[in-house]
Amino acid sequence: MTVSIAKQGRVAVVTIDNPPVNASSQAVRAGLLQAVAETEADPSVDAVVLACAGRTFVAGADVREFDLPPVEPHLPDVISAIEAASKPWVAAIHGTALGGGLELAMGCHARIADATARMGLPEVTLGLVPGAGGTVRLPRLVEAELALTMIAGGKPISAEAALEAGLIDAIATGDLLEKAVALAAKLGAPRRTLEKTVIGAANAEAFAKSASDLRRKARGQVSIGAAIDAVERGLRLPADAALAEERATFLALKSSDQARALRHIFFAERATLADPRAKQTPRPVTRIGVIGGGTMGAGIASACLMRGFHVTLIERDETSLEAGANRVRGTLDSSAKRGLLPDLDAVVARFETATDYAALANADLVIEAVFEDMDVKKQVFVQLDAVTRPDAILATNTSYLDVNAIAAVLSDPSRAIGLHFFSPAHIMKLLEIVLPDAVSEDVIATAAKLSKSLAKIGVLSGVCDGFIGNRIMSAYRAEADRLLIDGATPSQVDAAMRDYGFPIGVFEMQDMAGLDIAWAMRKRRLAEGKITGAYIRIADRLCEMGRFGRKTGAGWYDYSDAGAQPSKVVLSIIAEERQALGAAGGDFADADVMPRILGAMTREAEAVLAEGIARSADDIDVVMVNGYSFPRWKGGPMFAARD
Ligand code: T1G
Repeated sequence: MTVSIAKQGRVAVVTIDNPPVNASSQAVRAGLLQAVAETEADPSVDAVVLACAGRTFVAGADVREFDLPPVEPHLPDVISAIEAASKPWVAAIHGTALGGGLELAMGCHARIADATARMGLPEVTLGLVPGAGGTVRLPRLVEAELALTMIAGGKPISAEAALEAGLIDAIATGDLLEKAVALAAKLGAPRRTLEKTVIGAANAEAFAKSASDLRRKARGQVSIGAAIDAVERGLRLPADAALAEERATFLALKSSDQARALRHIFFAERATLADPRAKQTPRPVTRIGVIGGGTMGAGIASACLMRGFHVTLIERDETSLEAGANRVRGTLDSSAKRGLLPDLDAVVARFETATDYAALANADLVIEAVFEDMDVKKQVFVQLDAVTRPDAILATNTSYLDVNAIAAVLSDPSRAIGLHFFSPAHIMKLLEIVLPDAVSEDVIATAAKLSKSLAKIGVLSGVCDGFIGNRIMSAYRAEADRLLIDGATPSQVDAAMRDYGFPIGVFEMQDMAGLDIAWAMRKRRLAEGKITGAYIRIADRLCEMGRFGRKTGAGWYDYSDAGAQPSKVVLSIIAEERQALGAAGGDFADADVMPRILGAMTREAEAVLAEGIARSADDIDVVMVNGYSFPRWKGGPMFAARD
């Protein structure tokens, strides 16, 4: 039964059971409305507890229904029926009460939660605003500042923070249901949230600042501004008027392009490992070795330590080892300071360092993150082949190089795989899982499980130069160079990309990452004869001048205390290269920039798909959104090209 009723004394326990996350589907809504009618009519019932079976309280409306015609009863009506009930309802919250789930709980007359529960209104992340009273009931339970950050920021809060803020009435010690029944039995007359007065802002100035910061950071995502407006209405208007406006906004946004794009990405991210190879029985992994303590190696080691693994960091000498270990400790310390690592000592206790590969004799998995050079990486793998257990998995973090060639140095290449992390590795969600020809399926399954254990989004990729993401990025970066030859300027291209929704443009991004990395890769590809067609030397000439970007104070832009400035030097080099290539140059229209950039992206993406490097267009969208800042509310290049 999706919704069932049981009795504990004179308390009815209404239980929702709709796996996997008890989404408030049509069946759940109809079942709840029925439960209100039955408990209201039952003289042996004095109060009701609303609980959920399985791993979580209601995690929101059923997002899969949003592309279907709406079916009654609608959630606001169900919540109003519960709120209007003559007998008190207590929500018993475990797991995550999100969106419509928290709105349901706020329609109840009291809320009790498990200590590990989390609560939030993440509708903005789906291009929406709460549509069942969240923007009207929340400001009647908590201060306006918190209501604003929860609704316009979309981030859930802990049970402890919810209790402190007044969102819930108690945290259950021991059995949640037992405590909820006890609370319901003594609750007395229902206290209706909508009848409460708005709490308002403790500091109006802080509220206004928070609202303007959120609007500024929204860039092009419409739902964030709409959420701020809805909260302000919830604070200002009478409840009924605010509810009506909220619902109208929700329905308008639900069928918007941005909301459809955000739904697409939501489900695409959850389908990247829906591959039979990733479903095999994984090998057990508790002990991980990391070779190289540079930015990537230290980030990978930190990510693994923060998720419960035992990590041994290897470097070629004591000095580099100390530097690498300090990077790791620095990352752990700052995460602990931000409250992200309650058990810092336990984490540090799982961290070891060595210069001798023999320290990896008992590792389950080793991730190599040394300098991006084929010979150096092959040497590392030869050493690992000699010291590790035959069942240990050997992974390379290369971001471009041929993983088949690296695997080939092993006596058993089937245990090699590519794990391409993104910087900073302890923060970035994306993990490209690169599959060499000989890799065994349980190694793929182990990598898939690792990506989940690290709370990353693992995407399977075949082997080619740059895999999915870097290959597509190389293509639109090359197109950006062609735009310069055709008359555009770096700041013009970057401005168009920012207007489209990217946080920064392709030239600003290169200056941030450093131009020398791509320069080394271009030189390698030129030597391998992999670069065809007219070769544009602008970036090479900048590198030959030592203009490697922010880190050298100059790259595509000049950097000073005043920030990034367009560079006359760069513009003159561009003019010279135009002449060298016989290009006319001349004015380039702003509106012509993005069609060229997106065109290059989708053309390369189509090739990546046709070659079977990526399993699906959806996977490509997930890579570009999570690894290359493609605006999430556009859904990714393939989804955007669909429209
Ligand atoms: N609707 C439909 N399916 C959902 C779903 C939802 N709301 N949430 C999760 N799933 C599916 C998901 O696709 C996956 O399916 C499985 O559940 C496990 O999810 C009126 C309008 C709850 C924190 O935004 O954040 O309410 O792949 O892999 O990592 O105002 O899912 O197994 O087939 O993510 O443990 C607001 C969205 C909706 C929450 C669990 N709610 N969900 O994370 O598992 S809008 C949300 C999540 C709304 C009202 C409005 C997470 C999770 P499959 P998972 P997880």
